[in-house]
Formats: sequence, structure tokens, C-alpha cells
Amino acid sequence: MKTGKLSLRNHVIHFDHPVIMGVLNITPDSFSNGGRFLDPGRACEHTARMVAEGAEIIDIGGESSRPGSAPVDENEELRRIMPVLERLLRELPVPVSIDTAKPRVAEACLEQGAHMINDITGLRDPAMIEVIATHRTPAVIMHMRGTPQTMQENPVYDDVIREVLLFLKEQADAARRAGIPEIVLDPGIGFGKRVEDNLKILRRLEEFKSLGNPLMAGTSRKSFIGAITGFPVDQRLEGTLASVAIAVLNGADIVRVHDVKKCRHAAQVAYAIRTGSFRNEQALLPK
Ligand code: HH2
Repeated sequence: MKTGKLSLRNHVIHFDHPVIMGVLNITPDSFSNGGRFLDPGRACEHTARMVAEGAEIIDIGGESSRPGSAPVDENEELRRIMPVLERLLRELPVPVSIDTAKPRVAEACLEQGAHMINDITGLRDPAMIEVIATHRTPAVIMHMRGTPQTMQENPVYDDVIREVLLFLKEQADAARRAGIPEIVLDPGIGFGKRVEDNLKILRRLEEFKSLGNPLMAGTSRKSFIGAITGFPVDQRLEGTLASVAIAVLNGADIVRVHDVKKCRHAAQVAYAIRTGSFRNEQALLPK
């Protein structure tokens, strides 16, 4: 089976196994882990644990995107991210992605040595495309209807798969034309979508492979799981594991998660079922 790869400066990730992106939210108000990692020491400790458990990319966010969350200005976002980024780039054996929609934040982080920009607004700001293209690093393009402040105000789609596919294709084409070398696509589970839209996207995730890019999915602890199981964010691990397994079975190359070890196991089993091949992944962890 032909598998793809992603080059992140001096790191190359091959998609011959499911890749785990570990989430590090340095925010007071994220829907999950809000306030836990504002202290850089605790943030780095937690990240080191995620890497030891098998995270191959760390995604740092300094602004919550939960529905209705308050926007932060770029200085505050940088103040949260920078001390942790500097330390992680020095100490970590894995690449670091920055979850931001602000070109100036992206630029400062890329200048510092960050490996990728994860933009939940899907590079809608042309200045963001320019910054990433200048640094020749990859980008994650995610689909979101509206903004985090407005996205859950009655989102209705004629055909959610078609609309998301079209947006991702147009944005990926623009990014490619501008010189961004590699692009990861993400349908944006929970971003301006009803529960039934999220379910349909996960059920038909394979269709997003038609665009030819690596595919990422972020389902971890999200509210569609709570809507189904009836449990709050701190009790959504089992639902998350089911969704991670389905995402990988249906073609996700990267899964963005908070619970690295458990999600990695679920993803490994799903990947083995999808491809019919397996290897002892534990033996491949950095010692
Ligand atoms: N989900 C969140 C944030 N960033 N990026 C991508 N590419 N895909 C996602 O699904 C995604 C994302 C939301 O989750 P979290 O970071 O845990 O929460 P918050 O935004 O409240 O910090």
C-alpha cells in the first residue's frame, strides 16, 4: 500500500502508521484542560509525558476555540505560547505545530523554529498564507463555519460533505499556488457543525482522501460525544476512543488528541484492521 509523508524541517513523518498529535492548550478557558498548563514548567512536563506515550507532533494553542470563547489579542497569545515553545523546541525530539489563526503569532513562532501552523480558520487570511509560504513549512487547513463566537448559531448545510470538501480544495489550491510545500486537511469536527454533521463526516471521512493530502481529525472529548453519551468533558474518554478508531479506520492519517497513550492504542488497532498489517509499535517508541 502506498503511504504518504510529511516533512517538518528536520523531521519526516511517514504515514505507514497512525500519527498521534498531542494537544497542549496554554489557555485559561479551553473546553478541556483549561487553565492546567498556564505554568510553562507544568506545560513542558505534560508534553514530555505525551511524547513518551507516543505523540509524534505536539500542537500548542494559546487561544481557546470553544464555542463562544473570548478572543485574545496577539500579544497575549504570544505571551502564553513563547516561553513554552522555546523550551519545547530545545528539549523535545518531535516537531511542534502552532494552533493559531493570527499571522503575526504564526510568524513569530515560525521564526523561533516551530515546524507547522495549524489554522482552524483554514488560511482564510491571505497574510497567513504569505507568512507560512515564506517559511516554507507545512500547514493544517481546517474547515470551520463562521468564527468560534458564532459557529454554533444554527449551522445548517445542504450537503456538509460537499461544502467542506469544496472549501478545503479551494484553500489547499491557494496555499499550493502561494508556495506552501505540504498541506494537511482537516474537516473540523465540532466547528460550526451539528451532531449529525459530525457523524456524517466521520462516517464518510474516506471521501476527503480524494483531495490527495494527508488527513487529520480532531474528535477528542468533543461535545458531539457528550451529546451521544450524556457525559461531561472529563468523562468522554471511551467515546473519544471509539471516534478515534473510526476516524483511523476511515482514513485519518493524524489524530489530534488529549489522551495520547489510550488513543494511540485505539488508533493502532484501527489502522491494523484498515490495512491488514501491523508491527509492534511499542518497540518503536523513543527510549
Ligand atoms: N480542535 C480544537 C482546536 N484546534 N485544530 C484542528 N486542526 N482540528 C481540530 O479538530 C481542532 C483544532 C478544539 O479542541 P481543544 O484544543 O481541545 O479546545 P480549545 O479550542 O477550547 O482549546
